[in-house]
Parts: sequence; C-alpha cells; structure tokens
Amino acid sequence: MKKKICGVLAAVCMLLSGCAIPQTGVDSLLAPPLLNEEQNEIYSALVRETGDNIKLLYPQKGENRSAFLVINLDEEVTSEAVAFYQSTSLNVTSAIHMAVLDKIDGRWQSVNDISLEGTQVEDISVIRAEGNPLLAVGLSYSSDNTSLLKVYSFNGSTMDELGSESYQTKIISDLDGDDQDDILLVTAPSQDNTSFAKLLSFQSGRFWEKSRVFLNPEIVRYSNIISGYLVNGQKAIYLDGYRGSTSMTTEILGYETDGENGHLVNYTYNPESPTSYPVDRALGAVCSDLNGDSVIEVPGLTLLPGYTEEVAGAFYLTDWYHFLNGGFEKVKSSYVNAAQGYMLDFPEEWIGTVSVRKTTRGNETLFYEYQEGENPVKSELLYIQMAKRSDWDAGNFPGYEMIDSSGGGQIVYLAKIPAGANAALLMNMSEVKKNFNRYY
Ligand SMILES: [Ca+2]
Ligand SMILES: [Ca+2]
Ligand SMILES: [Ca+2]
Repeated sequence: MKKKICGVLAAVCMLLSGCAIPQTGVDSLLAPPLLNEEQNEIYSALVRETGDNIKLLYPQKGENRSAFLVINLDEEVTSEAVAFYQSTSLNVTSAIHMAVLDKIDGRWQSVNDISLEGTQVEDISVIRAEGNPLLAVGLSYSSDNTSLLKVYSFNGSTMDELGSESYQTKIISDLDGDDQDDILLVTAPSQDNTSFAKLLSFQSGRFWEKSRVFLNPEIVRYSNIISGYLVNGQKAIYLDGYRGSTSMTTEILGYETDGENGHLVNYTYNPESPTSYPVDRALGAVCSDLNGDSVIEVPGLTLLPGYTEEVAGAFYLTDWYHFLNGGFEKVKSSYVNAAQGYMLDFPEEWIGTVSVRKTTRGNETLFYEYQEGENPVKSELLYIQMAKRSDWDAGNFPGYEMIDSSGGGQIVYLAKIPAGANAALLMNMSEVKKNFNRYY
C-alpha cells in the first residue's frame, strides 16, 4: 500500500511540474509528517532532556520512517519510544543520538541516550527473535557507501549493543525457517575483489554467522534487495545489482538444508562457470512482486522494434521472469512507464511487431505496428494518456475513455483506439483495461 502511495505522488509531481524524478527519489519530496499528540508528548520529553537545539532524524529507507518508533521492547508491558536526533548547537560535533523514552507514571521520560557512528540513519528494523524484540539500526556515512549495522536489546533501562557489522546492503528475514528473524548482510568488496553474503542467526543472546556464500564479483553496487519466494514455495532473497555502469542483473540466494547442516546457496552465480541470463539487462528495472503472491518477478529488458541501445531514451519491453531450477522462465511481457506509473501487458502477437513512442502531446504514449523505413508507424493501435482530472472533466480529450485513476482521483489514465487500427493486432478497450496496471 505504501508503495502505491509513493507512486501516486511521483505521478502527481510528473504531471504538475514536469520534473523528472527517479522513482527512488520520491520520498525526498515528502515533507516530514506532522507529529500527532502522543508524538508531541514524546518530543517534549526529549527536549526537556536535550534542550531545544536538536533536529529529529527520520530513517531514510525501510518500513519505519517516522521520527519516533513506538514499540514495546522489554518485559514491562507498555511501549517505549525510540528517537534519533542530532544537536544543532554550534561548536558541537553533530553525532547521531539514539534516545529511548518510557512512560513512567503516565508521563514520557527520556531513560537512555547513546551516541552512534555514521552521518545518517539509513533504516530501523525490529527483529523478532527469542525473548523481546531487538532493534537493528542501519547507519550510513555520507563519505562512503559502506554502512554500519548495530543491533540492540533494551533491558528496561539501557540499550545493550549485541553486535556491529559493516555492510553494503542487508535484509532482515527468516531465511532458515526457525520462526526467528535472521540478518542477511552483503559485505563490502574485499581487497581481492571478492564479496559475499553472510547469514547471521540469533541464538543464546547473540547473532552468530551461520553461513556465507560468494557473490558475483562483477557487481559493483546493489540497488535493491527483497525477500520473497521461488515458484516452488522456497524462500529466496533477490538482489538487483549494477554490473559496471551500464548493465544490471539479479542474483538469487536461498537457504538449503542437508541433514543437520543448513547453508546459504547462490542460485545464479557459480565461480567455476559464469552464466549469462535473460535478466542481464540495461539499467532501470528492478525485481517486484507484480501480483502480490510473494513470488518475485525478475525483469529482463529487450529493445522495442526500431530502437538501438545507442539511442538515448530508447524504449524497452520488460520481460518478467520466474526463477527455478537454475533457469529463468518468462511469465509475461509489459511496457513499463515508470515515470507515469503504469504498465501495459503485451499480448503475444504484439511482441516483436508493436513499438512505442511519445506523442507531441505531454504524457501520452502511442503503441503502433512497426515497419522499417522512413515512417516506422504502419498502423496506430492505441494511445495512453495520463492527465489531470480537471482537464479530463473539462472535455479536453474527446474520443478517449478513462481506464484508471490515481492520486486520490486527481490523475486519470485515458485510452483511445484510433479508427483504422490493424484488426489483426487490435487490442479492444476491455482488453486494454485488463492489460493495464498501475505500476509500483
Ligand atoms: Ca515496555
Ligand atoms: Ca531464522
Ligand atoms: Ca508475484
């Protein structure tokens, strides 16, 4: 749900200001939310302790983005609040502070305050392990793309550090199936240019390295990490990474048990025999669960007819794959318009025949039967237009039909099937509605 809302905001921004925001930059547009009454009480309690010259730090990624995480961390049944802040006073090095507040006799009070490394709070995750929940704090450094993970347990009065690890990317997920969260960390490349993933599991009060596996050394940076399942119901971690500066690929990790011993497996990388995959691709597409069934769809990109890689702004068809038994199997192909937040599934007969271009009208895309030569448009098949509801209501789009809306109804998606479209390739309006989906 959260994802969709971000998408909507991106679409609104694209439409209203024409600004080109990468998908990942959407959150930078969001103003910090106003504090509610309880948060105000927590904030007042924090300021009583620290003085006014502080700035609250909002985690930059992940599920917990608010200024205060309110959660029960100890044996005592009411919730604690965790806040991150920096001092704004001059002459003070602005270390990140983590404060824990507790409601004592009906009043919030700061009970513990520690300073942390790093220059930003990347994310905060709650780890479900034996006993009370643990707090995992990701800290990043503005000067470096290595981050630091710190895991804490709250004993009722202080935060105890259970571990500290540097990492490139990480995910918290129960990978070994024992109903307790594990931490999967991708280490920064070492001097001999190898990097690996480590699985840390919680046992007897601390995290132990349970297994490690090598990662593809060609990947210079990971851009996305998600957990989900393979088609056979097995848990898997999907990592999208940059291979050099012009291509991307996806690595897939799992956990397998033989007898007593379980270990991490890298399904897509074998140092003995490097393999190429249909999901080795141009930049821009990342793994996603398109239909909400937790089986992850992995994208590959192929150029649409008439485009070459050298053309700036070339249009691609996104082929979505499922991974199983060492190979990728195609599920479907879609044209993805990330900027306008939608995708259109291509029927089989369109693949290799139908191409896409922008029209002279803003935010409009034409799908057409392609032919070689001067004029590539052999037959116009479909127009999809993103527009403001007010323009649609004002009657500015005669001949179009509304197929979807977003942004609380402020944005509409319109389709028009031109007269004279080649009947053999025609997608009628009910098929358009069926094949059209809002993306992210
Ligand atoms: Ca408590
Ligand atoms: Ca586990
Ligand atoms: Ca899926």
